[in-house]
Amino acid sequence: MLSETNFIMKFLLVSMFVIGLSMSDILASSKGLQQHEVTFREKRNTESFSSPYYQQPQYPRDCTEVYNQCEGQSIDGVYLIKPEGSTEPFEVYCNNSIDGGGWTVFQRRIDGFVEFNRNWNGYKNGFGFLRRDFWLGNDKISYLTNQKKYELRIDMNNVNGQSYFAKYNLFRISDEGSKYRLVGLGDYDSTSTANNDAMAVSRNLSFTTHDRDNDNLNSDNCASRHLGGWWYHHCAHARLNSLYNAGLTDEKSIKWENLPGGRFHIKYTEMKIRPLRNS
Ligand SMILES: *[C@@H]1O[C@H](CO)[C@@H](O)[C@H](O)[C@H]1NC(C)=O
Ligand SMILES: *[C@@H]1O[C@H](CO)[C@@H](O)[C@H](O)[C@H]1NC(C)=O
Ligand SMILES: [Ca+2]
Repeated sequence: MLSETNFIMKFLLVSMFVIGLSMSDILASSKGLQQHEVTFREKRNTESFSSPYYQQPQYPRDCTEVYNQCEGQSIDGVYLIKPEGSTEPFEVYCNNSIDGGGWTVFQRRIDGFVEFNRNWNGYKNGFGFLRRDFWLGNDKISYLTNQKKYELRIDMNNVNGQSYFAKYNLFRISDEGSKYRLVGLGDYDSTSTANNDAMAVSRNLSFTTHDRDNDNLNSDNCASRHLGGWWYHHCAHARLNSLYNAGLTDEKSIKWENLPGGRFHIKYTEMKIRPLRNS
C-alpha cells in the first residue's frame, strides 16, 4: 500500500516536471509571437515613438491584418483578433482562398447542424462552430465594421452545385443600443453573379429576432415567421439565417430572391468582410 502511494507520488512529480517543461515552451513561443505582433504594429504605426517593450500585446484587428502578418502565407482557419472597442480578443475564421483572401467570415451555413432560430442574446453573442455553421455575433460584427470601411462578400451554392456571389462596397452595423441597424450597405457590385441586389430592402433597418420585433411588419414577427434573426422589412428578399432546408421550396427557408437556379435552392452560404483597399 505504502509503496503504491510512493509510486503514485513519483509519477505525479515526474508528470508535473514534464508539464512544467511544456508550459515554459508554450510561454516562450507565445512571447516570440507577441514580439512579432509588436514589430508589425510598430511598422504600421510609423508616427508612434513609444518603445515597443512597454506596450500591451497587440492583436490583429481583422483577418486582413492576420494575412499581412503572415506575409502572404495564406492559411485559412481560426485566428485570434481584437477589433477596436472590443475589450477581449476573440476567435474568427479567416478565408484566404477566395477573391484575394483576407476575409473575416461572420456567417456560414453548411449542413443545418446548428439551429439559427435564436433569440436576441443568441445573435448578440454569436453561436455555432467557426469551422462549420455559425453566426459570429452582432457585438463582434459591430466592433469589426466600425473600425474601418468594410466591403461585404456573400457566397452561395445551390443544390445543383452552382455557385453565386454578391458583393457590396460597404457593410456596417450599429451597436446594440441602436438595435444593430444595418447603417451601411453599399452598392451592389456589378460583377456579382447573384442576379440582383436582394439585400436592398434591409438597408438601414434594425435587427429582429423572435423575441425582439424591430421589423416593419405590423401583424407578425418576421424572425418567427422565417425562423432566424435578420434585418427585416416585411419581411426580406434575402434572408440567409432562415431555416436550413436545402432544395425544398418552403417560405421559411434560406432565400435570395431571383437567384438563378431557384431562390430557395440554397445549400451553402458564407458572409464575410474585408477592409476596402483605400480605407
Ligand atoms: C472560402 O470561401 C469560398 C466561398 O465561400 C469557399 O468556397 C471556400 O471553401 C472557403 N475556403 C475555406 C478554406 O473556408
Ligand atoms: C436610417 O434610420 C434612422 C432611424 O430610423 C433615421 O433617423 C435615418 O434618417 C435613416 N437614414 C437613412 C439614410 O435613411
Ligand atoms: Ca413585426
